[in-house]
Amino acid sequence: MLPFVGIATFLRAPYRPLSEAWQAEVGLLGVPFDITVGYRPGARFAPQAVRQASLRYALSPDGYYHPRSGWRLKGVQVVDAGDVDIPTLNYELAFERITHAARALRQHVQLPLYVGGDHSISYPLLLAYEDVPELHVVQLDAHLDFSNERDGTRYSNSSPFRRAVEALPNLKHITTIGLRGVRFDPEAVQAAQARGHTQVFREEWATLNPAEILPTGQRVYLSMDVDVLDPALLPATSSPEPDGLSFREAAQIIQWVAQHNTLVGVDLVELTPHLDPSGNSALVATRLLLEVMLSVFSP
Ligand SMILES: [Mn+2]
Repeated sequence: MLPFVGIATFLRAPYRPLSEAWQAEVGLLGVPFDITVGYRPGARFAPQAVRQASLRYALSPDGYYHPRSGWRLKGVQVVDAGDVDIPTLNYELAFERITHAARALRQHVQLPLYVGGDHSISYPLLLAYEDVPELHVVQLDAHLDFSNERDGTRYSNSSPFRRAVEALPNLKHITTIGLRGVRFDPEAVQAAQARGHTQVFREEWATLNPAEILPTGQRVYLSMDVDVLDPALLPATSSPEPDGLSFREAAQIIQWVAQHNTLVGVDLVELTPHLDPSGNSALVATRLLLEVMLSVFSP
């Protein structure tokens, strides 16, 4: 079926509500919550934009053929689990519903994919992983998102990982890759360093050995803020910073993390699709999700 025909679900996968009984390898959950952004809002539209863009990559039972690697994702069952029902303004109720939905999705699938939403949602999503021993987070992001508070709130998209480490004794380590810009919060940088977190600045990445930076043999939650990519490649994001990662660099990190660890969950956040009327940003973001799937389910 051509990409512009029919109903838009993620990769044309069947839609199954979380309240029903089903099992699959991959499940996508939309989290259209974006009221905490400090700059340009609109990530609430990302789940629908990713579904629309994903029609370009609709998955057949035979998967995808690549001349160098043969058939990939053959037989991988994907389900679109719809969106979390987000209440307007009430972030506490929104967070409760996000955590509840993430716990439910984990019961249905091996690999949950959460599409935000702004980055504040990583906190309620991580709360659904309180049972995972020795949880590691790999965060691809231009920004640290470890501020204690910003402009009087402790739950914005500047603070999800600070709140997460406070709430989750099992969250052992965070590796952040792609940091850059001019507006760092010194208290946040020091607090993350005091916990032993790994901070990789964009200009350092090319000279580093992934094996010495990234976790190995761990249960990893991968959080992908699309602003880690260069804004020339993906301009549709709330707070873009020049000199971001190339797509190949991001894909190589995803592949390395997935192939050396067990991915327990993946979020993709801060895609603000209407800031890129060409639709390319949503297409590139969708490709990041495909890179995750291809890395996890490679033969
Ligand atoms: Mn972020």
